[in-house]
Amino acid sequence: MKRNILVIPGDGIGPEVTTWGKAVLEEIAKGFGHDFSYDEALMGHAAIEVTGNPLPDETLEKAQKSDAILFGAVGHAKYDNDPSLKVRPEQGLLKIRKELGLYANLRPILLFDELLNASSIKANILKGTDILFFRELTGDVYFGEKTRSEDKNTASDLMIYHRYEVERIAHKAFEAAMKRRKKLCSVDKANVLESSRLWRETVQNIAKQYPEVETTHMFIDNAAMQLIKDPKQFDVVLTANLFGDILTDEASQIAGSMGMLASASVGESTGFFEPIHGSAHDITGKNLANPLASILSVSLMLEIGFGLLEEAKVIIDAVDQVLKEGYRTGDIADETTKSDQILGTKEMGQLVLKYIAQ
Ligand code: GGG
Repeated sequence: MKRNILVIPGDGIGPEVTTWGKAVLEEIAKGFGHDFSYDEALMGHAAIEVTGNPLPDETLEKAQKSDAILFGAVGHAKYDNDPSLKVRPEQGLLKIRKELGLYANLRPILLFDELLNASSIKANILKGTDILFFRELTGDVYFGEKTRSEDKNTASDLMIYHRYEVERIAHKAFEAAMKRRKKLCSVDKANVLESSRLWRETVQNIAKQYPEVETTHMFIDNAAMQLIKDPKQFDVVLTANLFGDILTDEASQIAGSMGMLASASVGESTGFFEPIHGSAHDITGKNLANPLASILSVSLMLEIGFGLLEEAKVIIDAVDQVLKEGYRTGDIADETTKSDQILGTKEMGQLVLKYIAQ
């Protein structure tokens, strides 16, 4: 079966890490005899520079026609330093998620034992942690109406949810919980926010259809604290767009680094697979970026996008093997890492390929 994969490298370290994600796809195709074809497209700052548009029509058309999308990152220092700029790289990412109906963002906290000491959290607290986050991706303040007063001194972003938006992601999260440890924690701020009260009420209703799942509700501030204090208590975590964005960056520290977390965005059409990290312009072009989040995103593409479970596992095992041998990129190295085992982006990518090929 032929599968067309659209690669959107994006900005900053995006192109460096997706090079290795794509190389892994090619190695898997070779090893298992799959017919993968590739196309490439622009998004973010890279697209603004060429077309003036962070999501050119051509990119969206290619995305709609593809079987899966491998994405890198968007962002550029220029925009961070100038909040008055109206056309911004992130608009491309938000628009493609909306246009493709990718309302469910799955972010597994995959904790490799070898990295227990890379985290600033104590290893005995972390060991055994296995969390799957469901971040709602096409609602919330990200898409609510934005206003700025004429005198420019007042601004607002509308935090808005419709019941159907909560229902559809809740079903996906409960279905995942049924296949895991049958625990689901829904995170909101229902003591303060009306949109969170709708969220909680809706999740409570959907929970009745999944009586085997132990459902709990937690306020976002408490969840942020519990995640560090006792991460093992969580199985599936279901939350809104903004809360999920923040909470999963925090959770990346459980896995050792932002450079380790992959994600899959699914919903109404083509699956979209990307590392959770951004463009990291401070390390762009220096061969310092960790390619493992992109490589693990490819594993999610094979598993969730194509149902190729064995192929997906080969990638996880290869990453595990590389880490077991003691190799690290700078972000996951600790005081026990030998200096000649601290690798650059390219060397880490090559090593994973070598273990996949074995
Ligand atoms: N690969 C993730 C990425 O590029 N993140 C940058 C960003 O602006 N993300 C916004 C979001 O995830 O909502």
